[in-house]
Amino acid sequence: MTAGDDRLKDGPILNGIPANLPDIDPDETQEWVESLDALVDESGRRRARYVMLRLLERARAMNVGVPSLTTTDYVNTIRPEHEPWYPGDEEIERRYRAWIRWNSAVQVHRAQRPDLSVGGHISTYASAATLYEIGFNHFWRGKDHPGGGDHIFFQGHAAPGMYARAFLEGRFDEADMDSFRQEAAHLSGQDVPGLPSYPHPRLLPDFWEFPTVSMGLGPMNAIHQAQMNKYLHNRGIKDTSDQRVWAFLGDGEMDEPESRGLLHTAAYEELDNLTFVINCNLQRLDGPVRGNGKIIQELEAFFRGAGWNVIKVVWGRGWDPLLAADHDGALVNLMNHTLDGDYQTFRANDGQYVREHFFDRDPRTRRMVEDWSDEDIWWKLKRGGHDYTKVYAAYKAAVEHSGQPTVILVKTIKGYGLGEHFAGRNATHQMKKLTLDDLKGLRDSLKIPVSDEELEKDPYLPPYYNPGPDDEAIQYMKERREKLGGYLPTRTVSYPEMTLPGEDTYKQLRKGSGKQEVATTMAWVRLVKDLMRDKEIGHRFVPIIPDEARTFGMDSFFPTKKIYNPHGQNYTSVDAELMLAYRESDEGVLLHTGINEAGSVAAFTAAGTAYATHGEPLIPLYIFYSMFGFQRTGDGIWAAQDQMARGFLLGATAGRTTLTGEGLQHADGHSQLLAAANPAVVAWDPAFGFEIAHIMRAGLEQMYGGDAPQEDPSRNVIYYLTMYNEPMVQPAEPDGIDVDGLLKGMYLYRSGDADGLGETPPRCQLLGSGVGLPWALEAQELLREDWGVVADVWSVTSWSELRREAMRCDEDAFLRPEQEKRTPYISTALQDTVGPVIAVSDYMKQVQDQIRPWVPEEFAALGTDGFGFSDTRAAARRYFHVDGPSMTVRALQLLAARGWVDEDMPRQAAEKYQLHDTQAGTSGTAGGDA
Ligand SMILES: Cc1ncc(C[n+]2csc(CCOP(=O)(O)OP(=O)(O)O)c2C)c(N)n1
Ligand SMILES: [Mg+2]
Repeated sequence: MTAGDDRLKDGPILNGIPANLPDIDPDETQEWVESLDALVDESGRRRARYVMLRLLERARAMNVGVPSLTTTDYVNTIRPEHEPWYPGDEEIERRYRAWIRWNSAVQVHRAQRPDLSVGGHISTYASAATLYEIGFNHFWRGKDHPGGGDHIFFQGHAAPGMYARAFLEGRFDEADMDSFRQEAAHLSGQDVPGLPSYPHPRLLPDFWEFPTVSMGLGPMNAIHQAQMNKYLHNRGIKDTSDQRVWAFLGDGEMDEPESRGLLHTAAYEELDNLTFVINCNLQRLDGPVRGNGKIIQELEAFFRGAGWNVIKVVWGRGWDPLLAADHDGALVNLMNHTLDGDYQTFRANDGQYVREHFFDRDPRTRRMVEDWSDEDIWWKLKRGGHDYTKVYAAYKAAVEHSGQPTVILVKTIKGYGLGEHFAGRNATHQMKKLTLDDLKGLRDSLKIPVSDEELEKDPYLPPYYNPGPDDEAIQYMKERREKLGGYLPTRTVSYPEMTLPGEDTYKQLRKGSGKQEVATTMAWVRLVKDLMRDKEIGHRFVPIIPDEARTFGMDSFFPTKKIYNPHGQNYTSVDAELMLAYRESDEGVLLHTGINEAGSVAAFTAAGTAYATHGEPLIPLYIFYSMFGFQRTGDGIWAAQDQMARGFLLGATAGRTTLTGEGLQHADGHSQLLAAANPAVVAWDPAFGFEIAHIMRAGLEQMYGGDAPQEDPSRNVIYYLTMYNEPMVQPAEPDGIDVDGLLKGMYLYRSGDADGLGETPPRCQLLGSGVGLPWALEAQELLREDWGVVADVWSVTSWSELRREAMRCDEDAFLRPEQEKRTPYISTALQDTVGPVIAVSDYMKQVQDQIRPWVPEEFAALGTDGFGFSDTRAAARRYFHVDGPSMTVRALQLLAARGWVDEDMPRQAAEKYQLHDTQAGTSGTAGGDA
């Protein structure tokens, strides 16, 4: 063994402590080691372990740099003697908790009635009822609370439990309950709520606030909701000091990378207004979450390592006396060493099985329960999540903890109380309805006053139970909510009137850039600067940037707007001398999320819904590499739209040929298509700064201007603008521009010049969007100068909006044939034009093809289908055949086919422009930042 190995062997090698610390007093060290050896010999390992833990605790208290433990024993974090007095009426609460549990199970069961069979999750709420009820009765403040109320992210598929509670509160009737998972009638305007299967604010906008359905998004959104609450407070926009965020999550859900991926953000920002409650029923849908391990222990280590406060609620009070009598640690040892897979099997069996396979494994634990009956073992030894005093203690400790976010890890049983077919079984997902025996058993255990005959009458339709508003328990339940500030969940929309910026703000962009070459991204940044200066609403704009602010020219915001950091800036920035130095401040405006698109979307969602969650509109402007937007985080944007977020997404460095040098995984030629797939996203591909000005203005108007009611669904949109990094002179807005057309998706930018080309020269229509518009203008020039053809150039600002409008016209014609037929705008606009239509953009052809069915003339799309790559812009555009000469040749082919030009002309043109030579391309400027 080398000297180095020796040092490693003997050194202090506890987790992460450097192993190469010199031992400056080996004799002293030896004495300490020998003392420990003696302690183990004389008092046993358990005692030695205890002393070591005490020493660690002491060392931490004295700021000796030793690592903290990441896991503790498999027992409750809060000791029984530290549990607080329970403030509620336990008996009454138990009574109506049973009714809620009954009604939620019955709701899902009834949804399985013949001819309907829409199903639902039955077991999840059953495992979590106590977790929710403690919150509803004692912690969560409603919207009428003077502090503004808490934000609760309910676990998506526990929704039936929330409906069942609202039913007892009188917010829903039986018909409403039976409309679970049948939303079509409601969507088509009939007067039934059509309760959605999961929390969808978009489908039940007065009820649900946070869509937690796609697993992993809830945790991220909750973290950024908590951040947003502090942000509003720190910026002096709203006092949110009395508002907490609670997120209810599944243990299976914690396997999603997104679920754990932002824990550092919550810890770094010390979000002590945030509580995660993870329902550890040890199961997901198909099987155990960690059959061979222990999910609670794993999550404890993970969260603690990430800097969270961790509270474990593993055992119910029945275990307390056993643990108190566990002098030599035999019981804790068994608890520590039993695998989750086995714990699950225990609950699917009976008391005798638990005795044999758990307690009998050690003579000392066997003795602990030898006087107990099997029934006692079964009924008294509950898991912590089914013991309201334990849950209450944990919640109280969580809300009293400061300086860190808290996670509560609660052990429960999936399908708790639902009978032998459900509790702790792997197959709970497939099982949506209860057998008659299950129903009777559930009725008995929950003490529901429903007779056997009533259940037998129609086993598909067991009755709901609601004793009505005069019942003592219902009154207690409603009083609790009244004291805490009203019913939850509830979503409201009410915010101060907004005066939007006028003409002047947009003037600069409409003037163009003179001789200066600037990219559309820079033009947009310029506009944002002016928007943020607006006296009325300037403070409501929230730029969100994942790292590359400098790439997009937004470092110019650093000195005045500063980057939000709740801790301020406690260091001297390396670039402090520079004008555009990195500046952090607790009053900063910019949300800088790090290299973190998923978190940026979560921040965007929290900001973009503040008009509802806080009654304070914020207008998020989230700018990112367009490739990493809809493609990478499309699910988050979909959820943002479920939550009805309003704001602007800016896909910068857009286009498959425009971002030079970065290559295949950066070169975006399809985000316009992905964006168009989201029904509430309005996707734009502007060519010039003045178009951006009109689009941004229209977006603000749609979201916050005009006369529509504040909650009008038409306001709940996200504008997506693709922007480029290709410097070019931004032209001034043409006189008499057709703004109406621009905002519908297309307008005539420059008509062709027929002067000197004879009486009726051949003519065609060139359509281009974004960075492709200059290629169309180049083709216009070439067609005229080289081939005597007149081309009109149209700037398409939104292919997808043209399509949507046309589809609406078709839909009307289909379903309302009695009404006067409307012609789509795209057809009307091209109706009186002459010649075939050639459409181009820096996106794949499918983007342009969106309008094809409604183009009255022959139509050809040129686009950038295929993987992107690195080269000069000109070479890339020639490779994809989207450049000016390519358009020219394509136009000539269509004209030759109809005999309007000589049939050899396209060949001549291809030869002249060396169409197949990528080195012959000239469309576009060189370089550009990325
Ligand atoms: C991203 C995503 N993948 C899959 C699903 C489907 N799904 C719904 S519930 C569920 C199991 C959840 O298990 P767990 O998180 O442990 O919750 P429990 O029901 O056990 O409380 C799954 C996979 C989903 N909703 N979202
Ligand atoms: Mg689970």
